[in-house]
Amino acid sequence: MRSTQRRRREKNAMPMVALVGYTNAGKSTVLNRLSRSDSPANDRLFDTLDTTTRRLWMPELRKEVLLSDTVGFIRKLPTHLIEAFKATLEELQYADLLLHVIDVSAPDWEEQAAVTDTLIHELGADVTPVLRVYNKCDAIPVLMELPHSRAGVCISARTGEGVAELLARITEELRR
Ligand SMILES: Nc1nc2c(ncn2[C@@H]2O[C@H](COP(=O)(O)OP(=O)(O)OP(=O)(O)O)[C@@H](O)[C@H]2O)c(=O)[nH]1
Ligand SMILES: [Mg+2]
Repeated sequence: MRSTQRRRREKNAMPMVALVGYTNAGKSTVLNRLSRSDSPANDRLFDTLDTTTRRLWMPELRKEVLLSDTVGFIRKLPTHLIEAFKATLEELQYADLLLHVIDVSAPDWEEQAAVTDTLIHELGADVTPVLRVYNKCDAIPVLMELPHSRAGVCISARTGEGVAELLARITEELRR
């Protein structure tokens, strides 16, 4: 396991972090939120490489990482689209970290997350570390139990809540 990660790290001088998740989970909003210059951690430097990939300066790692948006996953993808869909997601195999964005305000978020987990597996990216990002925490009733887990972080890409914690967790994961 450790050797796999070391190999991966050697491969990517600039670590690659990919946002994955069910459609409408908020992946693009998370990417935009992380790129906002007014977010709490200063010294962050973003450069747009193309519409979906950005460079993010991680001060504690003293290096830049690449952050990529991807197409949303759905259940029951039409058969004729599966291959094209998989081809666009091939790069996921080369990522150092996957951010699995989950819309916790969706009544069926657990099922959506399971669909995404299955696709990650089918795409051969299941050896890549995954950090669960429970998004839209602003949109759920306060009394609802949040899916607390060491493996995940609860955020609101809309309000910025939890984003500093998310950055800390990304740093931690990439340090391994
Ligand atoms: N309330 C709330 N809404 C959010 C949050 N993040 C995203 N949204 C909304 O959710 C919707 C979908 O957001 P996107 O960022 O487009 O989601 P996506 O995962 O990129 O969607 P696809 O690219 O279509 O798969 C938009 O209307 C966003 O404004 C959040 O933290 N809270
Ligand atoms: Mg999107």
